[in-house]
Amino acid sequence: MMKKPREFYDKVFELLKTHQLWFQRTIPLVASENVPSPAVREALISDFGNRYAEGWPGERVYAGCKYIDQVELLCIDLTKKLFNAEFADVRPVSGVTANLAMYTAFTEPNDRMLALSIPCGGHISMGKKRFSGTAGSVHGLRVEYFPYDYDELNIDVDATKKLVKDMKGENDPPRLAMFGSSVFPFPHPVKDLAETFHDVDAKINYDAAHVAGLIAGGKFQNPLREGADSVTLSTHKTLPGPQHGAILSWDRYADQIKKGVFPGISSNHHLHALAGFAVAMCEMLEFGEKYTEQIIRNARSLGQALFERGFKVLAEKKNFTESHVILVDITEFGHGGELEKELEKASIILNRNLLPWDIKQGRHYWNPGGIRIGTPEVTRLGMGKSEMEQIAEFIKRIVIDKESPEKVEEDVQSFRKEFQKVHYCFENSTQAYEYMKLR
Ligand code: DSN
Repeated sequence: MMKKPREFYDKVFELLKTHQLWFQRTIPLVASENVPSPAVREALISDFGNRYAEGWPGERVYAGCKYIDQVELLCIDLTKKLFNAEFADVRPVSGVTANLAMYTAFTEPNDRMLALSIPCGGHISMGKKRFSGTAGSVHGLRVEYFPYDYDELNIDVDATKKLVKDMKGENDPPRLAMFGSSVFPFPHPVKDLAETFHDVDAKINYDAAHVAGLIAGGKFQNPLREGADSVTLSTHKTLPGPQHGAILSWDRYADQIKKGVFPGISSNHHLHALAGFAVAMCEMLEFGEKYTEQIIRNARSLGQALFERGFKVLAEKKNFTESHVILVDITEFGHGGELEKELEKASIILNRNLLPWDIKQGRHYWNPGGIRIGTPEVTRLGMGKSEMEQIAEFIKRIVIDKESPEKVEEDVQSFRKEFQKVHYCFENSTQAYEYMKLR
């Protein structure tokens, strides 16, 4: 029988609340997620979310923007300061649209672009048309892959130099080099390759979606200082803001980037998220250095603790990672897909991930050989080395010892009880996943 609107309405709120109660008990290890501070959440429910402000501050297409303009200008200044950038556009509503704006600003359809393949960490927004990737299918770019060094988990510099030389020999050099990835344990060789790309008149963009917080905290390479022409980012991974995007660059590219963003890829730009982003930038200026240092320490501690318990954590000889993320080959114990589900039953939330060589070995995205683990959110909840060891033990009990997830979940819940507040922010009287009822 058809339900009444009120029943659906109540159901939505019931599910929202149940989700938040569940997250209070989980161990959140998805490398691309984070939990914003109560201050950021306050900005998100403000009236800014109901307004339009197309265009640049001071040159809007709408009235009613006098306070919005001030917040946006503040956000631009804070972003430029944190990233040591000459120019910032804080309007893209996500990392994907930031990348798309840069395709518009720096390339023409049918140009060649170099990026990482998905198994090597490339993002769908950098993908080929035949895989429905944004670069190929939306902007018509011909995407070719960076050669990748499996041992180093990084772009192969010499092979890339040769590839670019060969492409130049074909009279078809790349027009854009897209650094950055969704599995980003080590800094990319921007400095080593900047001249190679600039010599063939290619632009360099660096997708910092995953590592933006680490860059802002001064703990990862700043690509603008290594030869990048632009940097795209999302604001909610290692950077603990709301879901949004941004572009950093140089004044000489400001006009083409601004047009690429509006009207290129956006109409309105989610002003509540923009305000939350500004708040998160203030938090990063005050607490970013300590926060990001701890994120990286935790990732290394977790890598070491898993390794000691019998897991094949990649890049062991390089101390597993220099960022927030580690990649684990779990093929000895099962497939990524099924293990992700088993872990979720114990309220350990992480994601399955392709290993660089998975496709060649006949594995695929639904059941890849790896799991990806990130530490931004558990760090934000105040966890450190000893908690990383406990988390590794929980994962071992599920993946290696094959203990029942229901049993492990009981221990996960009691472990989680004391980590309910957001750290590295000015005010945290509201709990991290507290459900806010306004009705
Ligand atoms: N690619 C997603 C991730 O890294 O999880 C986010 O866009």
